[in-house]
Amino acid sequence: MKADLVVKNIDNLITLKGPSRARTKEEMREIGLIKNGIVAINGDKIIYVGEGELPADIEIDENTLFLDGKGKTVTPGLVDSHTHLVHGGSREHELAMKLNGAKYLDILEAGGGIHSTVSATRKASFDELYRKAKKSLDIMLGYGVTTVEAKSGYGLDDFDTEIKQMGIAKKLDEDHPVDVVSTFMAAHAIPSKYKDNPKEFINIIISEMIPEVAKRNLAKFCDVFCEKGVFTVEESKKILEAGLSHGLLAKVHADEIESLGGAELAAEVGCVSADHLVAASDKGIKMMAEKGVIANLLPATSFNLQANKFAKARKMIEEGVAVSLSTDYNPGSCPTENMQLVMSFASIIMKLTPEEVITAATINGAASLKLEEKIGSIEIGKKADLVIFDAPNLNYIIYHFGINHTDKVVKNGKVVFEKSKHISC
Ligand code: IZC
Ligand code: ZN
Repeated sequence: MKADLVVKNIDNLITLKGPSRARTKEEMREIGLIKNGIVAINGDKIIYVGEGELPADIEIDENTLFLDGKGKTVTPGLVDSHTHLVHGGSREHELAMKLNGAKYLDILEAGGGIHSTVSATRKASFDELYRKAKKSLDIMLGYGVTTVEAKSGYGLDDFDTEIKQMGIAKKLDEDHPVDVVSTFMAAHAIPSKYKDNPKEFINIIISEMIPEVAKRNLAKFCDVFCEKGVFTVEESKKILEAGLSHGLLAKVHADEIESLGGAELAAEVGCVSADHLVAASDKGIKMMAEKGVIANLLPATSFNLQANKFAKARKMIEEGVAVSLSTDYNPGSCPTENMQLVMSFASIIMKLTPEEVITAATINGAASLKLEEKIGSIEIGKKADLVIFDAPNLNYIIYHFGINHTDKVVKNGKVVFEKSKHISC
């Protein structure tokens, strides 16, 4: 077969070779490292992965593009499997409130937080929201992210705004090199109109919105903010089960701030992932391990919430829960698109090893999006999504934190980002 693109002389080629499923326990340290590695690509697929030179059956010609991996570390494209990418406005005014001691849930309770982004998103046009989300997606790509999940949830009872958000995610998926996976999340806050009667809003989500989202194929997942003062465990269960009955896979914002039993709920319902889990109970963690629910951890959010509490990632891995990592990019609790910073936080604060971190940010992130058969590792037949880091080894990427180590990003077999073409990022 002919190679259109070859990356060779790679000092550290991190393949993540292994089963096409979320990796657990010590598997999370098996990164399939090849020294002096070489990768060949035809079209949008990987056709060869090895050491040294290409074998004779891989043809090259004058059109084959060669990239030099000397001094570089190459990994699968990063997967950011939890973001609130599409939204209007920003919430920097909350910083002063937080510095004065206001808590995220107090701001929400007082009608700010998510509600202020809901008004900004409702007001913004499709084009305005599209341009803003595209700008963030460009930044994410620059940090090495090739697949992103994007949630709705800033329309709430205004279904047209929910549809607008999911429509933007779909259009970005078509227009932008980064793949965008859409999640329906009208159950993100209780709209003021339904403050005294949340049941009515939940019924609308279940009987009107979910069937329409499924019919129009607007989302792959359904998610709920299961949290004190937002949706209870019982309410979340109803919504997630309604989603499942219409073919929407389940994810849940679980035990982010208060320990409500979100991890247990995720195991009972059969969620693909439970996200946040900062306050997850030991029993919940055990149940997740038994049911194969992925713990999607978001340490940059914990950092930004200023509560000095992080998910017990080590315990989760020891118990056999597969861990993935995401930015949680959103205007309130985590205004950053920087997946590499998340990776550093995961290691420095949550004590994951660099090997566990890269597993969590690639193959396990892919599994959080049910895309583990297609992406997340550098193996023959998988999508040609790679990051070439200007870093001599994996440890360096994580240790030298807060900057962008990306040299080039290859998405679907094409070079779509080159550091040399950007002044700085
Ligand atoms: O806009 O505050 N946690 N939802 C749940 C968010 C954070 C997003 C936001
Ligand atoms: Zn979130």
